[in-house]
Amino acid sequence: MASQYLLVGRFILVLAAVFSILIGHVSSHHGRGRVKHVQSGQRIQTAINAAHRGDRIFVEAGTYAEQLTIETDGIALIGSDAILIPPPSPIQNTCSGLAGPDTQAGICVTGSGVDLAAFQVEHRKVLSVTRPVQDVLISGFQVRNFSGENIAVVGGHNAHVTRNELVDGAQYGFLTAGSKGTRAHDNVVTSTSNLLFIGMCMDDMANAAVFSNHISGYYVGLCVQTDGADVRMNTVRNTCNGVFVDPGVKGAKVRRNHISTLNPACPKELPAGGVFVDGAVNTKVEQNVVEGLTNGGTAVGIAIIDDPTTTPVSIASGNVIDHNILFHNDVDIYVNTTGTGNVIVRNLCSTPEEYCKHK
Ligand SMILES: *[C@@H]1O[C@H](CO)[C@@H](O)[C@H](O)[C@H]1NC(C)=O
Ligand SMILES: CC(=O)N[C@H]1CO[C@H](CO)[C@@H](O)[C@@H]1O
Repeated sequence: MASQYLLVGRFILVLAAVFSILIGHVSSHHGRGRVKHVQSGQRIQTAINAAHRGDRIFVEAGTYAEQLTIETDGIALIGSDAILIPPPSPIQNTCSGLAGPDTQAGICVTGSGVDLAAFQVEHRKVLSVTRPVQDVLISGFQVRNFSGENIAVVGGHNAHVTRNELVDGAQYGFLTAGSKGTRAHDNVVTSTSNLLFIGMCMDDMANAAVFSNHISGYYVGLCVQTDGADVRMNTVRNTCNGVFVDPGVKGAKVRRNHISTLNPACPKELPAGGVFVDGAVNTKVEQNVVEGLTNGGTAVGIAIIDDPTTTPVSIASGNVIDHNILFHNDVDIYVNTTGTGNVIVRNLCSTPEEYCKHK
């Protein structure tokens, strides 16, 4: 008996040794980077500048008056009760002027060799990127009151932006442009006083996913300018345009979002509503709940329209509005396009009757 126990005991020891080698191997592989801490009174950018791929920077509670630039691959910037506000005088980086002259971003995640078109409207378009910045994570920050974007990703690859609170970014709460594989989720994006411009916008090259965010108070909640963008499970309240899918955008998916109430400050003479498919193509608008949008009789729950302001005119074709629930809107569904192949089916709604009958 004793020798059997001894054998079992040895076997367990061997197992434990094997496991610890395995675990040690795994953790050294994934935890190669160092951990740095930034405390109130220190500069976050100093820690970013000293960081290498795989490093995690933990920013402790405090208010930091800085603009941050992240150009190093594989950095995780993690705040806990860390508040970022504009510094007394602005610095210049890729995001300077992105959303118009003299605008600045709170956190600018940027590749190198980013070539930007001149500013026309909304933001400067990314023409090309020499080397994207990869695998940057930003989480746990409150970012307030920047003149351009509270957080911008320009020329990123697999940027991950989650669990931040973005307050009063004057032009954008969050903007990702010229990037691939950006994921932005579980952020709270708010315009508190004025009707600031855009809550979250993706103008990427591919694979943008924006989900489970809470957006309120902006003129446009979500702006969709990326082919195949995945916009899902967001709640959008108190905007004038909940989700706006731009002219020419192909194959965006707008699913399972909840859009409610218009901002009382929405101009009465401009279109207001929940989801606008504006000269976009092959959009899927499915399983959204759109409710309580009223603006003197003209607000629409979900609209498919052409865009005559582009050259040539952008025609909305092949879009699908399926399985949405719409109620208490001035008009639930509005379709005015010369496009073909638009399908409006199985929506629970009341106006107009022709789009709301079960088919
Ligand atoms: C439909 O859209 C065209 C322009 O795209 C506009 O001229 C026309 O007034 C619209 N029709 C309705 C009924 O709103
Ligand atoms: C860009 C922006 O929203 N700036 C505001 C930041 O906060 C101050 C004070 O609350 C305002 O005066 C600015 O307009």
